[in-house]
Amino acid sequence: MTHQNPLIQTLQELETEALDAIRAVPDGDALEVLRVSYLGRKEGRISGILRGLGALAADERPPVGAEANRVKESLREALEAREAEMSTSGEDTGAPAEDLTLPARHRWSGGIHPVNQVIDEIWTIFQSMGFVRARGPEADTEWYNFLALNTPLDHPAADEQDTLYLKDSVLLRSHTSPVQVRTMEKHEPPIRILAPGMVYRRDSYDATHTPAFAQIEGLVVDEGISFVDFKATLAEFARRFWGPGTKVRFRPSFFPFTEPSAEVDVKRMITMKDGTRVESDWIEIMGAGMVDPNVLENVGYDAERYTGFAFGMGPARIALLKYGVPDLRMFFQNDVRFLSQFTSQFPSQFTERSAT
Ligand code: 2U9
Repeated sequence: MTHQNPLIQTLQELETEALDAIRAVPDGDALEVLRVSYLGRKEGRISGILRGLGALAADERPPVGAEANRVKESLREALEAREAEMSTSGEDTGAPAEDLTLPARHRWSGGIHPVNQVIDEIWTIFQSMGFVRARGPEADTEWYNFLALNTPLDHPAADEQDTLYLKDSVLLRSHTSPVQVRTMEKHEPPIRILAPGMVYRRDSYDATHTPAFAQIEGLVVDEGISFVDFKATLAEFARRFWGPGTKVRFRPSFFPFTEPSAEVDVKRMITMKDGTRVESDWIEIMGAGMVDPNVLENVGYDAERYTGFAFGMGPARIALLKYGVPDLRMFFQNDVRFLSQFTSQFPSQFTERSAT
């Protein structure tokens, strides 16, 4: 189509080009770029054409102005129609979501599992007393799990009734003690290590037993380590963990790898809601003892020169006592209504907590 006035023709070509571009535009941001490039007051292409109006004869100006207004209106309508089309078809218009009253999506926030919280707390206390962490394999041999620890294979603990054998003399460790044996083989005293890890036993799954559980064991070996070091270290741990008013007692016991052996009990001071302080019953928190000289000899240490003490505890059992949980299985069911009660950072939506 030709016109006597070249500006009118330019405007109409621009309109055709712009309508095609608007139809093809992919999203709201690109649509906005188009709007500015055609209709923008300063840089827009229609404004640019109208700037040439001054060069025309006075009687030629009104029809060009009128055509420019018509093209502007046509482009505005096309832009609006395209925007409406994008929002109904779900394409992004660059505009905010329409229903701002919709409830926000629930944000699940994680927390550290109560048993791991107890492991971290125990580790922090022993770390401050100079212990370092030791690791070892979960599948190990009869030598490291039993024989090196002065436990004969005809001992009830080594029986297939109690231990999960993988093949021949290879088994899933039934305690973390093999870690200490391996550490002693590699390093000369002084030894002051903490070995947290999973252990496995052929056991029932009920309120007080699980076939896989976390254990923390510790070992100290050096010249001159005495029964006083043993009692003082463990009593200090107990008071740091359970509170300064805690009473500690050592009850004689037996383990193949320690001599003498003891079970460690604590009696806690509990503050009631009305502020009165009462004593708990004695509760058993760990087994321990002076390392049997046979164990030291088995790793090549001179048992005349070195002595040591060792201890072992089950953090799930400790968590049970600490938080008053009635059944060990609750730690494994992963019910967020239970677990969220132990997330201090993010108060639970199920339980009311006081500010203290
Ligand atoms: C070496 C020497 C001695 C580790 C010890 C215990 C006593 C003990 C139990 C507590 C509850 C296991 O988790 S539990 O079922 N542990 O009673 N453990 S003395 O003695 C060692 C370890 C390594 C080289």
